Amino acid sequence: MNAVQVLEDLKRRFPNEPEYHQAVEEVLATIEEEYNKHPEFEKANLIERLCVPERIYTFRVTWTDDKGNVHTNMGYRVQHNNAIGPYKGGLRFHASVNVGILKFLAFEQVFKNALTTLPMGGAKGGSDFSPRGKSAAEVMRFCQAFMLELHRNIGADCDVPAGDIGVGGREVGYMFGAYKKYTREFTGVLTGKGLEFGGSLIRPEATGYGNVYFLMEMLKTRGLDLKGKSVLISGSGNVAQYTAEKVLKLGGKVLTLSDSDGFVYDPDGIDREKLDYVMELKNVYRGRIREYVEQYPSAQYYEGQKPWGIKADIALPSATQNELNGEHAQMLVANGCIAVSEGANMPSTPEAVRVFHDAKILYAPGKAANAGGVSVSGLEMSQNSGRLSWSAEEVDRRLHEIMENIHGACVKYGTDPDGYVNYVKGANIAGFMKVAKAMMAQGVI
Ligand code: NDP
Ligand code: 2IT
Repeated sequence: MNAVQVLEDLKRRFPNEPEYHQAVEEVLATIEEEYNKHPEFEKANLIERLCVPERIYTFRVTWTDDKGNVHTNMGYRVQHNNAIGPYKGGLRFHASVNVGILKFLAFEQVFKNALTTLPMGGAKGGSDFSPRGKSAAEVMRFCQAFMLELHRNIGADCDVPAGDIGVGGREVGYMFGAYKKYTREFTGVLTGKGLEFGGSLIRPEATGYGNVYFLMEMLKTRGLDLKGKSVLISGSGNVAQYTAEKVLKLGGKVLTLSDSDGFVYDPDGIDREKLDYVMELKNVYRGRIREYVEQYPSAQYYEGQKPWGIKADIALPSATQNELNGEHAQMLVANGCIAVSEGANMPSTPEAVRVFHDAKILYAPGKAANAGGVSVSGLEMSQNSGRLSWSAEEVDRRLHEIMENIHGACVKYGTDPDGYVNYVKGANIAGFMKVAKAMMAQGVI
């Protein structure tokens, strides 16, 4: 089957999975030219095999809340492709989780992981359980119940989950404890662990830092840097927080942060002290971003809105998929935005991406720009296998080098005849070629 037929066929067979269709469509549209140079790929039905996940586990999770009420949630693990290494990718706990969203995330993860230069296949999992409003004891019981099923299907050399939305150090810790208890094995089966039990320094920071390193590489191609640049960030979770930290360190001014209820705009800039407040608000008290304006009254809170209408030089979407649409993109461009680099997975809609490309601004898709998180997860796996731990400087140096390499791969495969770098095309072709070659070498399996 050719690319168009594969997409039509996937839409027919899996009709209610729009995010999965969206992710597949983007990749197929950008790799077509390269794919057509390799008739052996079509003979091996490579595209279809690359788009359909190798395995999906679906299970029920039952847990008891603090009042003694019993709840059921759904749990999933999508093992998409392990051609270049063990399955690897995060777990998302959020009310919106369904199999289509996890299939899009697992598919994207395959290309992202290939770009990191480390040997990792692609997977994603999670549950429609939302930790929001739950006590720590409830979250612990949920994590244990989730792992009671999942532990049979993962392993340090088979499939290594990590965090994503709603899954941070706390949840990874509870799941690691449960895995260890059920299996009687202390192995590197999860990444993003606490430093005391096999976690890597810089893993919490890695996605945000990595995105800013990638942004710096893009700016460099136009002789620019971050000093004095105003920056819009969405989200206020793990990725947003460490993105803001690195932007501040490199001389940028952070104007916004958000959560699913709305965004805050601080015209004076969210400086180090204010960011410390946000980190405590979100990570310790698990509060809402609207509370920021009670602490800093010169800032404004916009209920139910996205930050993309605020005038700024740079936008770093770091919350969730499809949070930046065509209209938002037009506002950004009209306001003079020069660069968009995605901390989140697929935050820009296809219409938004078209606006960025038409305006020829610097635009990096998540699978390239946010690969720093999974890269340091890969480094955590290496440290666990070697039973050693590297210094923060060592991990950060490797992270920086990986982000530079990913940027280089995008430039190599994505430079248009007029010199404009299409980072979407570059990332997709570079990731695809690596996985495709591995799949061809391993036969029809
Ligand atoms: P967190 O759970 O730490 O934070 C998520 C943030 O996004 C919160 O501020 C949350 O607000 C907001 N958010 C979540 N869902 C929505 C929604 N439907 N609409 C608007 N805002 C929403 O997750 P992360 O920071 O880890 O993840 C953020 C993004 O980065 C995701 O797209 C994830 O896939 C991606 N990513 C994460 C990596 C990692 O290492 N953690 C690595 C690579 C990518 P609220 O509190 O209201 O829910
Ligand atoms: O989307 C992602 O790359 C992640 N959530 C991190 C995955 C990982 O295995 O560290």
